[in-house]
Amino acid sequence: MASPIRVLTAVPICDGHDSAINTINLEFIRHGIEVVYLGYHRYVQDIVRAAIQEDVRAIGISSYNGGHVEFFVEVVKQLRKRGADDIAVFGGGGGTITHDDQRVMQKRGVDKIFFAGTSLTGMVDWVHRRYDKQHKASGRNGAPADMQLARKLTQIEDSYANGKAPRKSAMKKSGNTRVIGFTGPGGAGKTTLIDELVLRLLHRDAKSRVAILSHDPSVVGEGALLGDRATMINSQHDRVFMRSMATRGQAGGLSPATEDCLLLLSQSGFDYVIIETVGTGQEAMPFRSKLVDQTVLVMNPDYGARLQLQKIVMLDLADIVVVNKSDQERARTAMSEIERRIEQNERPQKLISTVAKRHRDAGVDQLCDLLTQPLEASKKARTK
Ligand code: B12
Repeated sequence: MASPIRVLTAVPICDGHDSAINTINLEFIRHGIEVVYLGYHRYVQDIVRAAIQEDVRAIGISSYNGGHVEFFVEVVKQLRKRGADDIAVFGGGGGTITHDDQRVMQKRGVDKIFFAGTSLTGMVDWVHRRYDKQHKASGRNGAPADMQLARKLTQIEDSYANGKAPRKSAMKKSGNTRVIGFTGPGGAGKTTLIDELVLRLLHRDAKSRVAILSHDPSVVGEGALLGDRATMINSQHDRVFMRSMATRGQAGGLSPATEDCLLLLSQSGFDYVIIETVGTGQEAMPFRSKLVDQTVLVMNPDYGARLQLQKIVMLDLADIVVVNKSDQERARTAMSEIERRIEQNERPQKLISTVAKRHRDAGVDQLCDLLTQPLEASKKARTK
């Protein structure tokens, strides 16, 4: 079985016309397409960087507030400049894009504009026909490092999709890369927390490079909404490489290809590699391999009755437990209940409370300190 077609969708500026992109994303996903959704208010540079890193076949833009000729054409130009001219650009804007505009846009390299009245099925069929072909494995000669890495990641995902996965890689994890695993229930704020952490990692060391491997659920051969980029603001940065992965039928929060992709990233010169699982429940820790140096369980203060804590196996295994959204009323109770729960484990674990959506949150600073200390020092700090 081949991998699903991947496209990236985005809205340059959203003035309230958001229902079109939501409808189109949903229609694509329902028809077997993996949609990496970048969200609203995105610069050309952010769209192009994301498309290259995600190795999508095409970028779909929804634009309802003018400036579409310049915007779409600039995306095409920037793709060409970065050697990614095999990534196509298409989209629509209902009644705001005229046929004359479309002619100008197509002359300048835009693949296709859909007008008001086109059936959703017609658009989906067109995407399947038009973007069926895979990219050349390594991109153009002299392609930038981001693109070469992105295409290797696709090859790994493809090899798992068509049952020709290599034996678990002979490569070893690089000792210079810190690999951090984030897990926890959906809605706990993992993505926002990671984004704030990345901001601090980039500020603390002007040369550090970070990779993020982020997962969303999907069934084998079906589409998926890969939406974590839509929450990321600080991670849209040239020193950050982010890749969104669908779980493609695997239970437990990660994809069949995660481990190999992680190894490749750890061999690619990043100082930090952060993995985010899909929203998980009470099951055991998803990071079973020794590839992850530290694990962080992010919880919402509102987990229900105290008894629930006894069932969360990840509370036994995580190195750091974060109670995020701790501006909520129940946060103090949650902190004391979780503290008593993890005390029973008698191992170096640290409990931290954060409000990731707040800028300069002291809890996120504390988390960053723990994750950037040498591993032994971090272990000691967790014992205190
Ligand atoms: C619904 C709607 C609204 C809703 C939006 C609700 C929401 N949450 O999105 C509300 C009521 C909020 C609204 C407000 C306004 N609207 Co209005 N709105 C529309 C309307 C009727 C439909 C848009 C829509 O979402 N359709 C559903 C999508 C799926 O269909 P579609 O738009 O026809 O798009 C097709 C293709 O273009 C393609 N497509 C679209 N995007 C993408 C992306 C990708 C990746 C792909 C592949 C395809 C694709 O998919 C569709 C296939 O059939 C359009 C008319 C129109 N069709 O454009 C006017 C329209 C866009 N609005 C318009 C205006 C003027 C406004 C207001 C300024 C009105 C006012 N004076 O207050 C405000 C502006 C918003 C604000 N800042 O307050 C004008 C824009 C005129 C212009 N040339 O700029 C339009 C064209 C109506 C008109 N004929 O005058 N609007």
